[in-house]
Amino acid sequence: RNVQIISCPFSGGQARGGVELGPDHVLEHGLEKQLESLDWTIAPTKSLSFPEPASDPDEGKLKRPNFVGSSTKNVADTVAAALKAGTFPLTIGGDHSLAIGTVSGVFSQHADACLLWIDAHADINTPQSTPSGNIHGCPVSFLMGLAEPCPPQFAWVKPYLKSNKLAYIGLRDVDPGEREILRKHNIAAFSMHHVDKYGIGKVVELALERVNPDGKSPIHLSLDIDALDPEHAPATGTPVRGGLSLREACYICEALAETGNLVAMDIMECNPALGADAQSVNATIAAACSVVRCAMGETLL
Ligand code: DIR
Ligand code: MN
Ligand code: MN
Ligand code: MN
Repeated sequence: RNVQIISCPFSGGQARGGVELGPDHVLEHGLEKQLESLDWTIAPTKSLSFPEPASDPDEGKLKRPNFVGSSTKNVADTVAAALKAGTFPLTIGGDHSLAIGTVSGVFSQHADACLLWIDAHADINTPQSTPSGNIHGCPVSFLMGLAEPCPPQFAWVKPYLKSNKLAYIGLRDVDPGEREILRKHNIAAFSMHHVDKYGIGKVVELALERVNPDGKSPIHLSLDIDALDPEHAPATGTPVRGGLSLREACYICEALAETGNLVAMDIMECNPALGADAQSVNATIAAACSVVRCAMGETLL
């Protein structure tokens, strides 16, 4: 079991500064040692750098399309290389637009993969439906090829992701255009309402039944820390009340670890500049490390 940590100090998919500091905080919290103690062999951490283009005019409503397009391409290549080398890519963000890269990299190597997207938000706005122009609200639509026409900066993104291989857990802030897309494509979307109604154990079971009915698909877990309730993860750009408890988030990760099919993970949107105080930043970073450890087998007996 070899893990390749990929540090992505990138904030170009949204407007709030500080999310580029997330990876260093997570690493300074001791994540590498923690994974070593779970019997993972740690490849030397890859720290990507993201040069800003000289000019980056809006593409329709989309903000910073050149920066996000080139940066996510770099991430896709890095994730694909990690998988080719037989390692588990663990990508630390940075904002969630990075998942355009991580998911592309995973599906380039595992065409039969499925994607679990754990988030308060669906991140499936198209260049037309986006209310903010922030590309971190759009990655899933690019991955599914829903952006028509595809912005030229993302022409390299292949529409690998089919609607029956995507499931959400934790949704509670979905834009009207996104709701329409989720319905139209019959995407497995479990909101906090479903977590309350069925309990987290049943929700994970239902989600996996939808995207991985035969239990054979490799699984990519993309976790936005804002899926957690702000009580547990306050230091993030778009906190939404009424989220997952720390245990519910950990449970999701444990259940995916238990399948033995997890091939990659993203931990995104920790913004150490946004905590009210040092304690809320530390709680957020600690929560991020906890969910990663759970996905990497910490609580499997
Ligand atoms: C909103 C917010 N749906 C948008 N998205 C966020 O800008 O498209 N995603 N915060 O994590
Ligand atoms: Mn495969
Ligand atoms: Mn989110
Ligand atoms: Mn997100």
